[in-house]
Formats: sequence, C-alpha cells, structure tokens
Amino acid sequence: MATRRSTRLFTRAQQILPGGVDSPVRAFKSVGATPLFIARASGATLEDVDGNRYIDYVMSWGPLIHGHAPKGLLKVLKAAADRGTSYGAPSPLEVELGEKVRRLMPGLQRVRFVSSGTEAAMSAVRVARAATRREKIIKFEGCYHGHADGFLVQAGSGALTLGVPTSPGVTRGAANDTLIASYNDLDSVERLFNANRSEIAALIVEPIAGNMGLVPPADGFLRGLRELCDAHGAMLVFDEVISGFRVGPGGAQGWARVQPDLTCLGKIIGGGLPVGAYGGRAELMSLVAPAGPVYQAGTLSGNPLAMTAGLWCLDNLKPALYKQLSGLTTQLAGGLAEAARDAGVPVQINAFGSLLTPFFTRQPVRDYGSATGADTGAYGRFFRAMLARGVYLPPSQFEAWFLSAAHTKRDIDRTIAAARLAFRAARGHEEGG
Ligand code: HOZ
Repeated sequence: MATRRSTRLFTRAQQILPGGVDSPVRAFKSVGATPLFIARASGATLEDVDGNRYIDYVMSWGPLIHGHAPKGLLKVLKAAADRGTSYGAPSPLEVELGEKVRRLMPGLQRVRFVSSGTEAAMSAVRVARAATRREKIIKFEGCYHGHADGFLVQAGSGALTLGVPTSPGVTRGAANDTLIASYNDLDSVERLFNANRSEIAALIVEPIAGNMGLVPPADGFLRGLRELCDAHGAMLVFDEVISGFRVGPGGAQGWARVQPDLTCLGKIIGGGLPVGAYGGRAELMSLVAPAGPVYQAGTLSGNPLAMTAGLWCLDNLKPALYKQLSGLTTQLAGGLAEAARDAGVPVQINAFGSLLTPFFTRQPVRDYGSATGADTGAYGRFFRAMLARGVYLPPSQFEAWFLSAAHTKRDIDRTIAAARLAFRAARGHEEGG
C-alpha cells in the first residue's frame, strides 16, 4: 500500500510535535512502522490520507463501541453545536448524563465529570487520600491509570510499550507513595497492606486489565481485593475507563458484583468526545469542591457537546449489542487461534466481551510477568503484515483490540484470512503484502 502522504506528514509532524504525535503509542515505534495519518473514519473503517482503507480494531482506544461516526450521534451533535459549543456554566445535560450513569452503575451515587480518564483517576485518588487521611496507594504492575505522576510507576500502555514503565520526571516522593502489587496475586496485595499498616489510602485497579494487553481477573481476585481493602480501611478504586460500559452496561463491577468505593470512567462515557468521570458513595463524593474541601476543576468539564455524545452513546447500549459483540469476539478469537496453530506460531488469545489480545507466547497470560514474556518482535511483524492487508491493529503487543457494533461477520472473516498470512510473517519468513 502506498503511504507517501502519511510518511511526508510524519516527517513534518516531527518538526512540531514531540515524536510526531500527540500520544506516544500512536507513533508505531514498537512495531517498527511509520504511523498512518487518518483522513476520515466511518463504521469499522479508517481511511488514511493516501486513500487506503483499513478494518479498525483500535477504535480510538475504546470509546467507539457504536463504531465511527454513527449517524444518530452526528445528528444530535450537530443540533447541540447549534446551541453553543461550551458554556462554562451548568447545563441540564450534565444532570441527565449523571443520572443515567447512576442508573447503570448504582454505586456511583454522585458523579463528577472531567475531560479525560487521567483526570478521573488522579481526582479519585485525591478523594480517597482526603477521606482516609493517608497518603500511600497500591497499584498493579502493568495497569495504567493515565499519566498523573503517582501512576507512572510500573505503568502499562504506552509507558510499557516504550520501555519507560517508571517515567523520568516523577518525583521520588510520588514514586514512594505508590506501592506495586502483582495483578491476580492477592498475596502480593496482602503483603503490602501488612507492611504499611494504616498508611494505605487506596488500592486502584483495572478490574479487567487492558493496558498490558487484555488480562482478565482470576476467579475471586476482585472480591479478594474488596475484602483486603475493608480489612485495612482503604478505599477500593476501580479504574473502569476501559471496562466501563464495555463488558456490560454495569461495567466490570456489575459483572463481578463487587462494589468499589470509587470508580473512574472515560472512553465510552464520552462516545468519542473527551469525557471522563469519577464517582462513588455520596459521603465520599461530598468531599469534592464545592460540596467539600477537595479541590478539582475544569474549564471544559461537562461540556455540552461531550455530554450530548455521552448521552447518545449510553442510551444506545442495548442487551442485543453486547450479545452481538461477544459473538463477533468469540468468532475472531477462535479464528485467530486456529490461524496461529496452522502457522505453527505459539499464541495465547485472551478475550473478554468485546476485548481481545493475542499474546505471542506459549505461556498463559495472567499478569505482568507473563504478558511481558510475549515476543514483541513477532507482534511487530504480525502487525505490519496485517496493516499491509488492510487491518489496523493496536501498534503494541500490550494493548487490547476493540470491537464495535459496526464490525460485521464479513470484517471478522477478512481479518482471519489476513491473519492466516500474517502469522506466517510473524515467524519471520515473510513480510509485507
Ligand atoms: N489508555 C489508552 C491506551 N491503552 C490510551 C491511548 C493513548 O495512550 O493514546
């Protein structure tokens, strides 16, 4: 495929944007390729500036559960824009969206809207610290909660992909307040609680980990976290930026029937516009200014366009959608597993709802150690061969693939057909189109 315009744009971009991009994983660095510049997107299809079309499994990293640019969403957004793009004052839309979120996730008795998942996670932890008057937090290696200082210790997503899981620029103080446990390992959590008695404000976790590639929780893991937090007086914070509304309308907490104290949301809640939110029990959230003393603010928080997109997106989460998505994901996971087997490539497919990651490894992947044991070189070769065949995957072994309502059985069939050849390329014998 010719990608001359993308290549030229990337050269130009590097002269103005650090690394040529506005978010690190977009740079395709770890897969040995040059990023595509996108001209338009519709349904499950991305089109780059050279006119090449791709079946998209990044889907803007998760928000687009209804696909790119669904007609109903465009209609309400155009109407909303006619009424003004930002008020800097309350609007009825925030109340409506807040009530809608609470209906779907009843544990969020009060909700504060922000503009990104990063803001949601850093603000939720601030509330937990204020509520407990403690400073330390526990997070899991390979989990990613946005790029606030205290979370960039053994972080997943782009930080892991680019080999900087603990970022320079994070102060020793922030790093010292972040304790690291192993995902799916309750003993590692218990040890930290015992070694830091009465010091831990919160444990934050992606209840379904999606930022070291997809790693679902083991049976009893989330319930065990709830019990440990209760036993030690710490707040349990679920980062449902990826899993919220994705694994079901009630998120991972609805699926697992485990109630966190605080929840962070993002991605789907904004339907493709920049929205995050955090919420939880009323008495905890009443600490947030102006109801209480914990300060947190934002010029574009509750933005009317973003709230409109969120409302449309959540209004259209029907049970049939989740059934359709998990059917397609099962088809894709099965087809990929068979294609890898036929090509003689050891691959573990982790799948959950409409999320999926094929890990290039012989070992089951259930934590950071097993995820990082995957062969990233093989993933890079696979990625490039898929791209050459019109399939746009996350440009990293350590990210989840996202399916949407716009993906069809035919898209999945085409993807599996492409993968049959791409797995052979992953062995290192064959490359490109
Ligand atoms: N959390 C997303 C990746 N896992 C964000 C995408 C990005 O970092 O650009």
